[in-house]
Amino acid sequence: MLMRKVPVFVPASPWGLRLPQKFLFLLFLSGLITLCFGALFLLPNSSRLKRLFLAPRTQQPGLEVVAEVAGHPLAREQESPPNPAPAVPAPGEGDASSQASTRRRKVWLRRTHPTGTREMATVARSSGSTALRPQEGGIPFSFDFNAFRSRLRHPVLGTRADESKEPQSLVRAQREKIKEMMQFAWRSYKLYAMGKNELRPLTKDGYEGSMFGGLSGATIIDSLDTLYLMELQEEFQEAKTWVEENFHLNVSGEASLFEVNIRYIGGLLSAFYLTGEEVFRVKAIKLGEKLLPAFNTPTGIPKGVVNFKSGSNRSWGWAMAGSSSILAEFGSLHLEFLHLTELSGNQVFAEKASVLPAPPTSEWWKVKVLLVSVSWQVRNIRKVLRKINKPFGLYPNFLSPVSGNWMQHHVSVGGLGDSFYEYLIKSWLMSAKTDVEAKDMYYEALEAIETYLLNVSPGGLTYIAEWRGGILDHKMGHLACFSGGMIALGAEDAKEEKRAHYRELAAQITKTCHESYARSDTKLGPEAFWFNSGREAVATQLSESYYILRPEVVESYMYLWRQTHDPVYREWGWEVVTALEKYCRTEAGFSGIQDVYSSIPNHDNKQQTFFLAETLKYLYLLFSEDDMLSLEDWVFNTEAHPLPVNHSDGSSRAGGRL
Ligand code: DMJ
Repeated sequence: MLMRKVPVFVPASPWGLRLPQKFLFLLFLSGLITLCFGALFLLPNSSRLKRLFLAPRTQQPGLEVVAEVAGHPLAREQESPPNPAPAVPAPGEGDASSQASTRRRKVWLRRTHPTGTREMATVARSSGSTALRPQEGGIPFSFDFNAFRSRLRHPVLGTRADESKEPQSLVRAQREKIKEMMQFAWRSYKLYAMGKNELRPLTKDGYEGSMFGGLSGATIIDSLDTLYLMELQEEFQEAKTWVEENFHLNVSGEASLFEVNIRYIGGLLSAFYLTGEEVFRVKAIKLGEKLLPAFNTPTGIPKGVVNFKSGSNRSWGWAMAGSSSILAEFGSLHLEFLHLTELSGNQVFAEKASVLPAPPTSEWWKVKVLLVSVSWQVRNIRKVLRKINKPFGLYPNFLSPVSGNWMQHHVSVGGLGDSFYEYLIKSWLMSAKTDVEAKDMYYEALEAIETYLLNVSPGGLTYIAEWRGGILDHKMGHLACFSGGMIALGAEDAKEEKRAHYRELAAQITKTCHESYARSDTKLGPEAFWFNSGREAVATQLSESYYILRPEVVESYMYLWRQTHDPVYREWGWEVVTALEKYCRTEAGFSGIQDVYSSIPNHDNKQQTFFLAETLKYLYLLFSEDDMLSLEDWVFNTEAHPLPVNHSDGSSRAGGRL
């Protein structure tokens, strides 16, 4: 009415609409657009639509692509300034007179799980669903850490039953010894190489390497959860402080998608799930974003190398002349990427799709859209692999990310193939046994491996050979020795009639791998060992005789121990501890050796990050109770970083089905 009286201010539109009508119409229109756009990302199987709307999969960085669709040019990542929040001190540190400090110490000491009595609690800024504010470099989310912890079946660090029963037990002393080794490895690294990727113990300096695109501190990130697990509180605090203050993501080199994922993303995710500390979650998600350009290929199968500066990608030069992606690399992203999705809170985004999200320029919005795309990407890998024709049901190691065809029929459960199989069975377990597709793919692949690759030597040793278009190389790599543990882990969910068989197979393969250690002068195993010309489980040339502190054999001992409690696995594990001390320990850290058949060690001058992440962790777990990082609650990624099983019914989860 009032408006009619003042037509000079409210002219009718050329379409005959008045201002309130226009306003309502525009509101309706914008709501409609938002709905449609949300659906584009959230509806299942929307890949065709996405292709239509998103820029073609060229060399465009993924984040840019997603952001530009929404009409929001993306500022290149600016690393947030180091978190100024004071570190939570370990007991005994800090100013005892300060109230704040006392409070923090209490927090450090508090056990977070209702039944847990031994956990280092570092939940000061993390309980509930709090988050750093965007201006602090945080990513708001609705992940409820306390709810997550309450769903765990066991206290994270277990109850240490053996300690209460037998305080001076042998196993406790053995565990303490392994803890001392970790402390020594860490302190040596800290003294000579803090902030660098790896320690060189002979030259007493640090080494950056070329796999991480300019990222630093690989040893630190890889060590976080092991330090936490061993309750090395002071060392954990040092590591965490470094991550807060010095772990910068504004780097510009070329990185291995696989290595950054399993070591950095895996390490940060575990550290977050163990402690609830926001800094780990935020850095994991931001680093995840930087990996996305690797997926910009015609098939969506990522290439192995991503350029952090240009956002371009490429395959390794050695991978069929730069034409192929590697099975173990693109097949070992699922666990971490689903957790990245989970921790971004994007299920809330899905649920609220009909409600306008936060202003589209916010970090929050971009990350959510991005991570929906991330989980789609890893699920797409599965789809491609499911569809493609597989020779005899086997998965070759080289696949073209352009055509989606196999590039060579080389099949291996060791290097190039290994963790692809591992991630299938672990995806099943991590999904709380709901990801049936992964389970089916795993058992089908295992059947094919058994049929075509499995052999028994004349001396009665079971081994998994390598397959080259039908011809077998009768060798096993050290890397393939993880398979004993994997087969043991998967045995319980196999068809009833196969379970005992898989348990036995796992034990036999692990025994063979032990033989490769036992038959050397150092009692450490070579990089590869053969079964031909009358020789069994030994390397046949010097170039395969080295040992670089790898974990796969002790990894299998740990799984077999948990499954059988046969004391032989602890005996074998202790042989490794003794050998590591004798041949790999140097004045300034642990080093690999160049020839396991020589009792005079020739050190390679490298303390590999996986020695702290995996070898020492698996050894420690081998001498711990089964409820420490219980397999009911956790799966280990291929760098031994524990990621939680999705115990929820899925309805309240942020990232949907894990
Ligand atoms: C680790 O980085 C991982 O276990 C990976 O899957 C294979 N190789 C090394 C350790 O040997």
